[in-house]
Parts: sequence; structure tokens; C-alpha cells
Amino acid sequence: MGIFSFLKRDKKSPDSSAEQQPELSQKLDRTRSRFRDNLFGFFTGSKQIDADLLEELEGQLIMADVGVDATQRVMDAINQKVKKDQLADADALRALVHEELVSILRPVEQPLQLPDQAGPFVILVVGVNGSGKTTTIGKLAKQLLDGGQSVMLAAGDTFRAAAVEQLQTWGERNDVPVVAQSTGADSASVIFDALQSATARNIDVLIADTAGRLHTQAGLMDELIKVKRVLGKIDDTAPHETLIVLDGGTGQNALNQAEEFNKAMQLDGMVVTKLDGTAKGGVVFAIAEKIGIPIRFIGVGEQVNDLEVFEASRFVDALIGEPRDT
Ligand SMILES: Nc1nc2c(ncn2[C@@H]2O[C@H](COP(=O)(O)OP(=O)(O)OP(=O)(O)O)[C@@H](O)[C@H]2O)c(=O)[nH]1
Ligand SMILES: [Mg+2]
Repeated sequence: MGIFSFLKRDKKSPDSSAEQQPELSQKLDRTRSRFRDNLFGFFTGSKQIDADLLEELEGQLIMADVGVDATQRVMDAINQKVKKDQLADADALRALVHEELVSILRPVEQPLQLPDQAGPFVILVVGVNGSGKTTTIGKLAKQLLDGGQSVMLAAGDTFRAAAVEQLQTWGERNDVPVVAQSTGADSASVIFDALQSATARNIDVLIADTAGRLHTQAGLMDELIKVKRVLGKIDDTAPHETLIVLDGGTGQNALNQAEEFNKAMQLDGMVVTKLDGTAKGGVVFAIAEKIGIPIRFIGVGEQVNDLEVFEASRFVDALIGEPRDT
């Protein structure tokens, strides 16, 4: 009855969050260095808050891939307070930057929730080549299983050689069934069969993999629209979650991909992966500000447990520390 969530929140208690905080910031080390090294100079007590300093701060936010719009929003908030003479010192400036960064992310902090519904909850995973779709599916299957859901995978990437085997490996690792046909089969037909099978077997969640593609490849985009259409023949509310996987390391490109895929097929959620290996993690702010679609998870490594529910304040804490840290 009602809505339930399978998600294991990281902040189970103040104690466990204290333990886990350094871990996320370690995983986000390269982005964190960029934020810390470049922004922290501004937050030392001795600095005078003047026009030069604010201009430099603005430049550093842009350099950290935060994007023009999100940076503008932070700077507007700062300028307002400066005008009213409400920014006493560097600590206050730092707290304000923290607050503004969190408020940019807050609207997209909407964890995936599974409604208590009759048939399987269908997640259709899309994105460009190599963004981390198949890996994210493997990780997500594990989280769902841990949350007590039954899971099935559909090998909808029938295009790339070895894609089916890659998904099957994740299936074996998690001990969940994988519905597949051979390479070259019709993707929509594989995913259709999978939903029939998942329905018959009372599976809670079906996750469908798809081949990587660019939004400019009209034929391939049509294939995804066809997948959506044929799923609707079995359950007119399916897919329940069209989830784009974006490689955070590609910076501005990730933002463009989200925009273009959203135009073509109305996304419900996003996962930003590879935030462990990049200094461009600031793009998460740009994506949040510009696209506004829920960020369900972030990928912070290649291992099965390296998928985290996206939490605004936890993310900002990991990059610039908690407001009163030094
Ligand atoms: N460091 C890191 N690597 C990741 C992450 N997610 C995925 N990868 C790696 O990125 C590479 C591509 O991942 P896949 O899951 O195969 O990507 P895909 O989108 O399914 O690729 P195609 O099916 O070819 O379009 C693999 O080497 C993964 O291990 C992550 O969060 N961090
Ligand atoms: Mg794949």
C-alpha cells in the first residue's frame, strides 16, 4: 500500500554518516581538489571580501564546471548580501556558498521510489556509448535485491558484440534472471518478451539495458521510442522510469545529452557516473540548474557498491566540507 522506497539511505544515524562522509569525499577526490584548492583560498579569515575577490570566486566556479547559470545564481546571492553588508567574514561567505550550492541541487534530490503497483516496475536505461549504463544496471540490481525486491534484467543492447554477455555476467553476479536474444535481434522485441516474462513471474522490477547512441542518430532514437511504445502494449504505464546514464567526466557534453534525450523521450531520472575519476564533477550543479530532472544516483567507481543515492547536502559536503569545517 502507498509508496515505499527500497533505498538504503546512507545517513542511518549521525554516527554512520560521520563515518561515511570522508568516504564519499575520497571518492570524489579529483573534483574535491578542484573545489578545495581553488575555492578555499577565498575562505581564509584574513581575506577582505571585495569586488576583486568576488570576481575571482566567480571565475573559479566556472572553471570547476559549475556552469554559467548556476555560478550566476551563487554570485547573485553573494552580491545581495554584500549590498546589505551582511557578509561579515570569510566564514560567512563560505557558509553562503555552501547553502547556495545545496539549494541548486535540492530540487533534483528525488530518490527513485517504487510504488506498490500490480505489475513489474519497468526501468528503461538509455544514454550514449560507454556512459556506464550496463554497469549502473548491475549496481542498481544489487541495491534493489538488498531492499527485498525481485529483479529481472532485459538485454536490450542487441547492437554491440558482447553486450549481452556483459549483462549476463551482472545477472550471474547478482543471481537474477536475464532475458536475452542474440546480437542483431530486435531490441524492442527482447524487452517486450522480458516484460511478459517478468509479469508472469511476478517480478517487482524489470531493468532494460539498451545500446549506446547519440541523439543525432535518428534511426536509433526511433528504436528507443519503439521500445517505449511496445512496452505500453503490455502495461500502458510502462516504462515507469526512463533513466539516462551520463558520464560526469564528459562535463558539458553530459548536459547536452540530457537535454537532447529528454526532448526525444521524456526522461524521468538521471544517473551521473564516473564522478570518482574526474575533476569535472562540478557539472552536477550545471545539470541540476539547467535540466532539472531528478538525479537518482551517482556512480563513484566500477564496483557493485559504487552507486550512491544522490543527496544534495552530502554531495556539497563531500566537495567543500561542512559549513563550519576548516
Ligand atoms: N570509474 C568509474 N568507472 C565506471 C563507472 N561506471 C561505469 N564505469 C566504467 O565505464 C566503462 C563503460 O561502462 P559500461 O557500463 O559498459 O557502459 P555502457 O554505457 O553500458 O556502454 P555501451 O553499452 O558500450 O554503450 C566500464 O569500464 C565501466 O567499468 C563509475 O561510476 N566509475
Ligand atoms: Mg552497455
